[in-house]
Amino acid sequence: MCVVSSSSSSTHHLGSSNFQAFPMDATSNSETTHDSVYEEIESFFDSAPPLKDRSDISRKLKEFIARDSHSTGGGGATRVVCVTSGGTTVPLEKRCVRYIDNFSSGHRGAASTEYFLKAGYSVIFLYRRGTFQPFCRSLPEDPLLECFEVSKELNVQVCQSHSEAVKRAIGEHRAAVDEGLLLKLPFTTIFEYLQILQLIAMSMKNLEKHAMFYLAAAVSDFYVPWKSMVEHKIQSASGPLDMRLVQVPKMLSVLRNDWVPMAFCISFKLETDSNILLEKAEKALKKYKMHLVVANELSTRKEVVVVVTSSEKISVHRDKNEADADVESPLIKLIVEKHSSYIEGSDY
Ligand code: 9Z3
Repeated sequence: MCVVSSSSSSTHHLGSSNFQAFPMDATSNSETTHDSVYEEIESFFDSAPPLKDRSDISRKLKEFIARDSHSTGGGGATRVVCVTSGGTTVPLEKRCVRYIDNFSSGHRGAASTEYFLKAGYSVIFLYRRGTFQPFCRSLPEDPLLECFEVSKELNVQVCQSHSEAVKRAIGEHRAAVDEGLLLKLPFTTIFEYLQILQLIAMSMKNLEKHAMFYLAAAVSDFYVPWKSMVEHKIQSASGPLDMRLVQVPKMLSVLRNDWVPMAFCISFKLETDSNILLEKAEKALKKYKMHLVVANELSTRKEVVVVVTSSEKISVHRDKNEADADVESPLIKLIVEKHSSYIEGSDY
């Protein structure tokens, strides 16, 4: 399951309060019909708080995709990948003071974005505010305070020790944005994430097989529906708190079957128990008809991942002989090859 708060059990503690998650029982879940999934999805979107900057996001997406097909003479041969990154939050109050979070630093998404750009893809980077950003991974935690200094004449300048890293980060980031190859869209809540994902999918539909979804974000499994959420800060004076969380509808199915049926779709499976990881990844592959599922265990996720397809399981390792090597470099190389086979029709 996706990480809910910092606990993997379904009981969550926040100060003296006790939040209980009540997943729908296993039988009703496994028997969920296609129609009821659609009903759940419709109700999720209908009751979600409207996106504040919906028209702005739609315009940016339209321009980004149009620029892309113009640059290829309208042939649409450019490959576009939507990389999702970071965790979604689940607000507990409408005027939100408290929320449940999902673990993810966003490192995987940021690194992968860089490698997709290097491989010639245009990237829509759907990221959680405040998480790792492409091209900034090698900078210190607080780049503004640590990379810059103020001279006696009050001029701001880059510290010598960080100047190469800063030049590279700014140069590569600006080039990608200015050339129309990178569009960054932020989210915080599960409501924002799923609504923006839908807008992205709609904008990429006509790219058909050249579109890819690389869903590395850690998405909440449970949420409080907006219509049943309290308006004001939950009061602790009334003692322990029981709260009903409902299941987030499985958007992967609708993404794959309806929104972008031709796109190459990759989801991630995260577990802390290595004994169940591959089995769960295989299940997700079949259930959501993903083209690939990338399986990773929390503690080793930076060293190794397993790419699960319908016919094979491929372990991908970080090159330990290289100090700065990361697992995303060989992973994206493999995924690009798989996407090429898919486009050429020789696979899947
Ligand atoms: C992942 O498994 C990502 O690889 C990580 C990356 C979140 C572990 P970091 O951001 O870590 O580099 O710190 N993402 C998907 C996690 C997830 O919640 N998957 C769901 C599941 O496992 C499917 S949506 O059930």
